[in-house]
Amino acid sequence: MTPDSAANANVASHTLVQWVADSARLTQPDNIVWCDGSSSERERLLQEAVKSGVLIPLNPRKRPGCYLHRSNPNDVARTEHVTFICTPSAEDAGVTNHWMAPDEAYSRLGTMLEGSMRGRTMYVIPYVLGPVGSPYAKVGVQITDSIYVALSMGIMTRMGECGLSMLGDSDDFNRGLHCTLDLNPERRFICHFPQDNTIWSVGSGYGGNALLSKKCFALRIASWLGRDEGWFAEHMLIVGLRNPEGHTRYIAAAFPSACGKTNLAMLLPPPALGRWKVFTVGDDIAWLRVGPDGRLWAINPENGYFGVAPGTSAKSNPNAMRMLAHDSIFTNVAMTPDGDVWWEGMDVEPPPELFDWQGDQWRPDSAAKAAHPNSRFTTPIANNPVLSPHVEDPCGVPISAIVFGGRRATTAPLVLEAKDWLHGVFIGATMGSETTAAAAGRVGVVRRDPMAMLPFAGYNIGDYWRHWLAMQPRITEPPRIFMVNWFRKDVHGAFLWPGFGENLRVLKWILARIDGRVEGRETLLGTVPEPAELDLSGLEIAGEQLRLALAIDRDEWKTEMASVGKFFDRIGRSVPEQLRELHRALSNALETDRS
Ligand code: GTP
Ligand code: SPV
Ligand code: MN
Repeated sequence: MTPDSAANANVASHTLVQWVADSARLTQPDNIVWCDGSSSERERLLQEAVKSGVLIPLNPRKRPGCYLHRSNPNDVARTEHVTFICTPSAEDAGVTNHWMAPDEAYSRLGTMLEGSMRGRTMYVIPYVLGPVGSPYAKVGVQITDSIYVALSMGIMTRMGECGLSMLGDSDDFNRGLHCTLDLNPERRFICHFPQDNTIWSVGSGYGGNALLSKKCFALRIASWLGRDEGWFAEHMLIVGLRNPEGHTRYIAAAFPSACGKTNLAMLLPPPALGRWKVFTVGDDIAWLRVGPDGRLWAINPENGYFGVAPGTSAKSNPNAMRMLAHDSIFTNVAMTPDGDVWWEGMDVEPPPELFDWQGDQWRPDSAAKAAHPNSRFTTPIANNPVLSPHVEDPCGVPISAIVFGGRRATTAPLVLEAKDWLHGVFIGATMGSETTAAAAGRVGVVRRDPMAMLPFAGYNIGDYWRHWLAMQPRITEPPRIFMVNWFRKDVHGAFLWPGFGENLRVLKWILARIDGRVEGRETLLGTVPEPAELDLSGLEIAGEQLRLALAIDRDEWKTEMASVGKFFDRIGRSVPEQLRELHRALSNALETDRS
């Protein structure tokens, strides 16, 4: 089949046809399949994936429509050390990104791609990010030789005909070229060319490396587009909170990878707050625009969830467990002998025997984990029992608060409100978080992760902060900005705050602040709750434990500010002077204030 065959007679974009032809000439696949996104096509691809062993069907009585995928054991997480921003100048990428000259990247990866799809099928996947018909939606087309990636894209995006019809005869689409190669980590590269609206990814089949709609387009490339076009692409969940009076407000929250976005986006209120209702708009990425009313409005560019499995249980996230009951793909979880899934923290006893994530026999006394710590589920948003009825609204939902959060065993209090926009940007820009299994490398090391975008900003992070500051005058009704930390620990290493559904108590305080119904207590670093202002009904938590969760320790914060200073120095002259000044002022205040 050739790219101009009858199968794609309805492709009106000459540029798209040409790009697919060029990609096919380079990679030389045996077949080209243009995905139309139909359910019959999905059925056919699922059957093929099962036949070739890429997917293992799970027990249809226990998990109807569900499949297990076991990845290559060397390919289980994002690989930030081989992720490159290939802008014309290194300065555009900045020191927090790896940079490769565009010519060099095209040529090195081009060599690897030569003939790389021989004997394989090339899938051409047109997709829409954002509600179809939204003025804020964008079109991407991904080429891949992985049937697992093609099936996952069908869950994660609005895929197929809708992409082609939105594109029409335009040449305005993101070009994503993905090839599995031989999964040799030495030949693994994820390269972004924002100036060409292009991504080339080779040598990995893992989510963020290979589903190019997600981190590569919807964050790295989109953040670049957002700077040019005056909007934000952020690593944020979007959640709606309906109070007992029936009034719904929306919060967007940026937490780093594996730090609680999916969980917060679909939390189940604790019984004492049972008259509240929570709705998910998005769980990972938000595109934010300034509306005609001067507020920030958010859409979720995605159509599915690629979520962390371990720790997900009927207790911690019952809504997730419900949505995983059917039509989902599980990657690198353990399998029970009767064809169901299992992972650590599922809160059900492991059966006496399991197949671990690599397919080996596993017993409860085995030393290794049964599921990979970064094992994941891929499930359509339509499966979510608390999906917001506004998820398809073309202009999105209005945002009342932005929340920045990290995973910090120490230092960061449960919640704190910024004094104003500049201070909020500072809090986001300087937040720290412990590394997790979502990226290859050491786990549990605190690093600065500005706005949870350290691995996802598609350009110089100092310029990215400048964009946040430059947008302020246009946002005449700005959301209030907060910081949270669900992960502070006591001296024994136990979490001080119960987390999960109980986090609604903190969100309730945030809304009460916005309504002017609570005063809080002003500190040097922002406003924290008086313990009595938190709704603790039905929650057993010792006063001392809560005090520790809310505490601001001056010595810890002096250390924190010193670390922020080093971070700013490393980034260098692109750091906006306003952030430098605020850092100096806060550092001085911490040194001198005696309160
Ligand atoms: P990405 O998909 O990588 O962006 O992750 P995420 O930010 O969506 O994180 P997710 O909600 O999947 O949570 C990651 C891990 O943290 C899971 O193991 C959760 O069970 C755990 N977790 C989430 N929320 C909380 C919380 O409030 N408290 C505690 N202690 N753990 C939490
Ligand atoms: C993350 O790592 O932030 C994820 C998973 O959401 S991935 O899609 O791999 O980026
Ligand atoms: Mn994420």
